[in-house]
Amino acid sequence: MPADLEIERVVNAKVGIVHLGLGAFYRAHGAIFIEEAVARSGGDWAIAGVSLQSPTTRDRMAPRNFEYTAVELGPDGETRRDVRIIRDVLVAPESPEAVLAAMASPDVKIVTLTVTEKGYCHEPSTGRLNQSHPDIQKDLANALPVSAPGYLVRALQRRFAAGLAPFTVMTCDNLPHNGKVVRGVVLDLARLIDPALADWIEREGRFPSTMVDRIVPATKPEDIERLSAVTGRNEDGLVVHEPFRQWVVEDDFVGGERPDLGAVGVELVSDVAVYEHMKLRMLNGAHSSLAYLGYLSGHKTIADTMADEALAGFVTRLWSEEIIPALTPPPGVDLAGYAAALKARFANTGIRHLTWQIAMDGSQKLPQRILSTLGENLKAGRSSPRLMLAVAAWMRYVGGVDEAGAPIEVKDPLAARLRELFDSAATAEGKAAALLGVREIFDPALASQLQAPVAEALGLLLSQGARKSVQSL
Ligand code: CS2
Repeated sequence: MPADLEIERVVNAKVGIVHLGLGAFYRAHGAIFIEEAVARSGGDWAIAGVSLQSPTTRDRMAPRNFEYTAVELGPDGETRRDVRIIRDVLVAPESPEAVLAAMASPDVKIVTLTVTEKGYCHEPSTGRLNQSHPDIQKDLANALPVSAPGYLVRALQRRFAAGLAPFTVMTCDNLPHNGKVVRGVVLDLARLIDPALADWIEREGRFPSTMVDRIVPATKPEDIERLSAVTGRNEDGLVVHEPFRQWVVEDDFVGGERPDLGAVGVELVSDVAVYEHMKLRMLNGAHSSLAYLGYLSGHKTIADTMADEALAGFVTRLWSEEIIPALTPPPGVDLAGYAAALKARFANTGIRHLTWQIAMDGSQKLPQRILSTLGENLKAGRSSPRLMLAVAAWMRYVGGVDEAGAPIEVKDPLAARLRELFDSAATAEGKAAALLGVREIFDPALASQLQAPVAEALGLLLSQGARKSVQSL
């Protein structure tokens, strides 16, 4: 098929998808898959992006009319492509009305989301809507929303009133049972607003779960400078990513309407859970462990961390001895091979993924990435010294002071409280007990089992430092 025809299909496609939370990840993953599906099979699946917080992405992308460059950084060099599937970027705080109107358009069939773990305003331990969340309080009181669940519910309310079908809500965030989570918060919020609306969404709505994977570090100003010096054009919308990508999608869409994702390598399955567990625990669990231990050991990026033999050995054994034994492999997947591939992906020096970036929002990430495996190992009587050390390293990290005595800029919705808890006791036992008491993160039964081993690991970290602690295992 001539490339011109493919480009024509992409640039002529009308908007059929609204995406909430237009960060680098979606532009380097979902948007590219969707563009390829449209190029291949056609369909009105162009994307209108929405930034829920700041105008930065819109301002960066507007000069090129929302077309942008995606650079793939492989171990053997880079490949560039122009992505043309995004038509517009709306900034929610500037024009909530325009966002709702876009979502309520009869042409829009799917709303995709990457709003990060905390964007769902749920209680991670129960998966239910956190009704006392300040944004949810606002969304209950006003028809123009601020939160992602608020936008979904208010837009669905307009569609319900207009006699339209609901859009499919497809989350692309790294949460277990992500479809169920978003469905749960939408139904909880809708029920508080209008029970008839909630009943309609419950009956007609579709919320496929997905597993998404591609390593996409935040774009750095020097990446933009370097590329625009080469291309001579505005590259402010640049995204950089690794070659690997995977998207596993539960094939459950309103009226079966979706882009031809299966034609471009998206795995359409009836149950995403096994894929999700594998990815969240093996990739993200190892990422978070390396982020805390690597940061404390003085490493700036994951690739630097992997170049340190002590940490590379640590993560290899973390996979084989502690994470893989607790997993059921997806059909046809060899988990040892998956681990070997992850090792190579993490070691890719083209990708400068900051340990600090991955360390962000640990309170929202720990349960599904690390604690779920820990809980299963405890039940099965398997020891998990490396996962215990990772939890202790998170504690040391949220304490806010690094091993050289310098402050750590901890980004987490619970940062202030975590810091206070760390400082509330003088001993490793006391610090561990205080932090294990945070109910949003630790289930009480698990917390009591973690107390002794995590306190011991934290003691080691405080006296020996991260690198030596890793070597001692
Ligand atoms: C990372 C993820 O920042 C993080 O917490 O672990 O963004 C990770 O790079 C992606 O999930 C890879 O698919």
